[in-house]
Amino acid sequence: MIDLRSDTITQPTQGMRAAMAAATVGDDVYGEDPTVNRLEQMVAGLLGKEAALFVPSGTMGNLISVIGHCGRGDEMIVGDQAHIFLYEQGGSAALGGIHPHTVRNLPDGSLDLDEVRDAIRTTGNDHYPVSRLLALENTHNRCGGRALDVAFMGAAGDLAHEQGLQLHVDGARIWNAAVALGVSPARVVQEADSVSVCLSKGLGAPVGSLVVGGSEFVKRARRTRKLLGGGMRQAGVLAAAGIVAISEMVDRLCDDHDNARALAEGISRIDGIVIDPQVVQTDIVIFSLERDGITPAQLSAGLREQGVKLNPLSGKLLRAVTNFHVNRTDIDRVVGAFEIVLSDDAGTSAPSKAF
Ligand code: TLP
Repeated sequence: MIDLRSDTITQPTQGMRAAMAAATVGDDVYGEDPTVNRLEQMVAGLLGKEAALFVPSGTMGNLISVIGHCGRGDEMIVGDQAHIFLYEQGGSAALGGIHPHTVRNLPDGSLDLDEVRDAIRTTGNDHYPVSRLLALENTHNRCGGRALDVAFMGAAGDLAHEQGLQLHVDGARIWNAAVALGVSPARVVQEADSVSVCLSKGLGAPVGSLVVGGSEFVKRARRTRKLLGGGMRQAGVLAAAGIVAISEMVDRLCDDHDNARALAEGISRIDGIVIDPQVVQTDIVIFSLERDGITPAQLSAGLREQGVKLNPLSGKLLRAVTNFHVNRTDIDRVVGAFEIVLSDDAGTSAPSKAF
């Protein structure tokens, strides 16, 4: 099977497994796990921030971050295609009491900053919640893995700060953004007050994300992590894999990006598949199925019979995500599988689970 459902399906490398077995550990709730402490220092350094906190998942990293910026009833301005808004069960509202105020995402994952300015509430009106936070996502998953460039990130940060808001970046794939933009991760998030980053996606670590920001913010984040049940004990076995991930797996992300572009080019030539390969910058390929007689779920089921796993999104859209278990030969096989399924409309109606 060639698995393109996500980069989250990646298995830990032999190097990670060896590091996990050899890790020196302690009780991280006491702050005594040397491997966790090392990972936190490394990631804070890579992101150009004062401190970092190891957390179990990207979802928890985002939740801890937004709770750190907003009190109950406060408002977060966020893209209408953001993972925080679409795919986290509304946790910021359900658990943090935070009011999400959506602004439409542009196709490249950015926001129209005039619309953001309009969305920010002016103080002194008792009808309004208080706007506290602007949340961005980089790379932007639902917008096809687009990398938001440093000019946009800077302008968004300036606007947020000049209006008294904080800036949070969901950087689940910040490493992909940095590689695609050809700058350091720290440069991408220079203006951010907090960042949540993942080790368990394209970098291949089995588990783990970090919340990164100023020391006081991260101190509060540590308390919130415990509140949410995310305080882990001998978590160094996981952090050890994370250290290998950030040390060894970032530079190779360009291969995933090249493969994603090659996949987009290959399938763009098939009748009924609509995608502009030029917009594929990182590892995510979102494309549209514009063909009568076959639905995205049927295409996905038909591909599975040909040995390819990928997921339908919504409407006519499907998503494929390259990763280090997939090489260029596999991409050619995937394109061939599309040709077979779409040549004779051999899709089945078997259900395919989104994500
Ligand atoms: N994304 C997953 C699914 O939840 C959609 C995927 O397969 O892409 N931020 C972004 C931008 C993400 O893409 C994800 C995971 C998260 C946060 C949440 O990370 P986890 O799964 O570790 O909670």
